[in-house]
Amino acid sequence: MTLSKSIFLLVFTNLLFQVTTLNAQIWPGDVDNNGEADNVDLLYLGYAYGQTGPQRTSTSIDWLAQPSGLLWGTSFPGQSLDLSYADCNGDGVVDDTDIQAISQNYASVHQTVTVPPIIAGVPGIAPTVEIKRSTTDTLSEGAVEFFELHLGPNHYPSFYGISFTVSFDTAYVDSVLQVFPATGWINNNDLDRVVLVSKSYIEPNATNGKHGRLDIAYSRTNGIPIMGSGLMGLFAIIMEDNINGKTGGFINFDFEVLDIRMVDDQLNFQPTASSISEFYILTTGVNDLILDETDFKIYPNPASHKIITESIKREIIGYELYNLQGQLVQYDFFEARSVVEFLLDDELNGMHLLKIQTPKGLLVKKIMIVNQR
Ligand SMILES: [Ca+2]
Ligand SMILES: [Ca+2]
Repeated sequence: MTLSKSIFLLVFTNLLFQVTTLNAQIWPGDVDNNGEADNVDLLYLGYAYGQTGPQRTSTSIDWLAQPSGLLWGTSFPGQSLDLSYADCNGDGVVDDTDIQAISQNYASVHQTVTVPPIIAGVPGIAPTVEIKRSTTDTLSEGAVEFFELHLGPNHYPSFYGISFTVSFDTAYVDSVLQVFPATGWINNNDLDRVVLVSKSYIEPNATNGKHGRLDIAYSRTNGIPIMGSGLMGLFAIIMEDNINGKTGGFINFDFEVLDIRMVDDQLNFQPTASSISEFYILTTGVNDLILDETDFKIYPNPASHKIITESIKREIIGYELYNLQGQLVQYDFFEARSVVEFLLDDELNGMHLLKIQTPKGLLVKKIMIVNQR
């Protein structure tokens, strides 16, 4: 290369930098630069995770327009947005410390927000987030309850990140305690770390009537997608104590998962479907102890004529049978005994909840009743 050509290139490159830095301002945490810091920004941060470029002069993550400095010269796929937007703290590398900016500035807005679209997929086929419990579907008043977040209902070939909102009725939930990532397919059994952002808040304008909100996003970090389905993470909530002053019954409770955005390693947004996951809250007068199911034998299940309950360690003093609308349909109390056999009313059909009472606490079990007629 001749000297004159080198000088020309140098000047041209400098000119380019001047052009690309004009008007560029970074709001720390708004990685996709849509006007707001939220869980979708973690998907962009996950895409750029580990990338490096020029540092900014300011390394603040305060919610202020930070002068961008030199752009990194690489854009997010299919967009003109420079990767330096993922470097929220301006230290020249995209890593965990940048996630702090999303959390700190969560829901802060700096301009009219452009909501990234959700592509509606076919329910039953498109990815959704199902909420499950490994133990029982029955929840207790005032208790800390754990829930699993599953990607389903099918296997998906190229998962990289996902953001979504869990919504719930605040009448039944005191507070959200913590959100965790799972160890497993989502982070290749810890060989590739998954990062997470979460925020709980009240949404006054909830169109589904569920004002309690928990935003979550998970993203992989090594730039490589993974095939997967099943457990992605967990969360714990504290249930409301003394719900409506009710005692001795069941209340239907569900989570609706909304605004699901799932991306592959090239930030292609996949079609998704929302979901509803149903549970039951057992309401009790005193702090009844929920007993371990392994101490009991309850059979047959499904049942049609009768149900037999045997207790290995406890004496049974009564039972109550509820339908899934929470109505008490059959009950009895008696002298303490270790085996109880009772006949089922002919009218009963479908899934029911059987509550077995002992002097030391109670057990709740789902029983399928098959109509005998
Ligand atoms: Ca954003
Ligand atoms: Ca950084």
